[in-house]
Amino acid sequence: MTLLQTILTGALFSASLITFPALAATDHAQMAGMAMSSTTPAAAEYSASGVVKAVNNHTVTIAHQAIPQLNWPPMTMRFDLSAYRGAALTAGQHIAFTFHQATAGYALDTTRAQ
Ligand SMILES: [Cu+2]
Repeated sequence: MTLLQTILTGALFSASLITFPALAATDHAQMAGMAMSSTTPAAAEYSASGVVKAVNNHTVTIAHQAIPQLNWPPMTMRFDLSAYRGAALTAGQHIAFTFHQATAGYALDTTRAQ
């Protein structure tokens, strides 16, 4: 191999080394984009009605009627308010409401005065 051939071969090899990571980066970016566009299934939404028993900054306690969707009997329980964007709640209100299962417990979504 001549010196020129060695230099050229080295240059081509270097070029391919430079190009390959660039392509890999592009592929990875596309994969990341695909991952981001895939949708996570939304949590099931449940409906019920009941009476507000207590409210604080984080939770509302509701004495709710039976919820056939979940096979629940009437009970008094707390709902997380971190996802709730509805009207302010006060003890004694009769409401129809929707909620979903959260990481821990259940979270209130919407309420409507009854
Ligand atoms: Cu309950």
